[in-house]
Amino acid sequence: MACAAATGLYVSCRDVGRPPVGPPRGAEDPLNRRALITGITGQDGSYLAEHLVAQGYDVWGLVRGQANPRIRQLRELLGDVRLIRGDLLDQGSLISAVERVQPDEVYNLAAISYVPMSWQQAELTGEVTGLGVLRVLEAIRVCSGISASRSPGRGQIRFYQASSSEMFGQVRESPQTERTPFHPRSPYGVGKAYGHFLTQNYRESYGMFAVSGILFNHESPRRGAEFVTRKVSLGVAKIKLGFERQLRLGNLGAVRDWGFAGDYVRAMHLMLGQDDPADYVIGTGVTHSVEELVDRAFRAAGLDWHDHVVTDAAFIRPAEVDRLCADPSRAREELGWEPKIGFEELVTMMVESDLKLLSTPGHHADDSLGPDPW
Ligand code: NDP
Ligand code: GDR
Repeated sequence: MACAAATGLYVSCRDVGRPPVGPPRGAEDPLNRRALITGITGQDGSYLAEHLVAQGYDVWGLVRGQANPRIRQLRELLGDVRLIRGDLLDQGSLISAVERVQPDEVYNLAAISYVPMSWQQAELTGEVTGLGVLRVLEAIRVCSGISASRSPGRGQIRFYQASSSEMFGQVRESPQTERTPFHPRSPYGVGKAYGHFLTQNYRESYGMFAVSGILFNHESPRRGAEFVTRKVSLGVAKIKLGFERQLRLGNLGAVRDWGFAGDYVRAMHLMLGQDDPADYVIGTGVTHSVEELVDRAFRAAGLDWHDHVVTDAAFIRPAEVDRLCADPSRAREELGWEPKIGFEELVTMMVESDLKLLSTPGHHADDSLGPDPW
């Protein structure tokens, strides 16, 4: 069953005309491919869009809300990207978006992605982070005319799902590979595991080119202020510039495998360029504790963290993921993917960026949302 024609509700980043609506362009047209990205206003969405535009893609982004305040920021950053309205909570809007854009590739990056919020709004997290994946896959299935098991219709839309190392949770082995069993520790991790298995299931049930990247923590100057790396780099900048004296944090003992977001979006694109669909672990294989992160960040600004950091029980989670470490061997061997930016360079980059940001005339240190206690 082909879906009904879309209503064409879209806004463009530049004053570009409506693109012609036609059948999906396939792999035979590699220089003129079209991608649809959900979650384009997020950290990864912006880096992925830049990467795909640089590769010659026609990039569309799904944005939600009637007056999403992040659209203006996105317009400044990504003039070449076209935007279409839709919401992972609304099946019809996703069908309309896929029908309208006629993408060759769909990257599903949208999610409630802040782990602590997933306890506060567990049902919403299940709806967006979990069931949202089902709705995107269904939109692709319906618009591709796939009506029965293993009968792909016209075109073949390739699908990328943003899976997460949070699915490993209380890890069964270290480092974690594509075969490590899941033991998620938050409603977020459970939602991601649902989306992961569903992506696998649509691949097996319908023969869809649907893959998951199991990405470990990746950061950048565009990271949301609620995540620990950005909370720390913003905190350091505020202290250095005299706006604040203290930084309140939770568990300093947690260990993560942190990489640079700009490196990780290259892996997403490489996964959809393979001959056969498969899931990949993406990480650096190098770990650091939150305390090491804090030490590095304060030193980058010539400060000693012991003078400023206070641990606060309000930021301790009901169930913690103590330690995550990737084994990215499969990605290295099959995708030829390697991270380019290491931990120290990443932390320094974020601190320097926030020092510059908060030194900009007219910028107020309080502009960023304060992170909620869990
Ligand atoms: P962000 O939190 O920065 O971005 C999340 C995006 O999801 C935003 O664009 C947001 O849009 C959008 N979104 C939220 N709810 C909806 C909805 N109902 N309908 C449509 N869009 C919605 O995440 P990141 O860029 O850091 O991560 C991208 C993806 O990768 C996420 O799925 C995340 O869970 C996953 N991931 C991230 C990792 C990381 O370390 N960054 C590691 C592993 C996985 P809006 O602006 O409207 O809020
Ligand atoms: P995470 O990232 O939960 O791993 O999820 P986050 O940066 O929020 O936490 C990392 C670790 O730092 C500890 N921590 C604190 N975290 C926050 N946010 N604030 C604090 O004050 C603080 N103090 C200590 C946490 O307890 C945790 O152990 C991120 C998200 O991007 C997910 O969407 C993604 O799937 C995973 O990474 C991989």
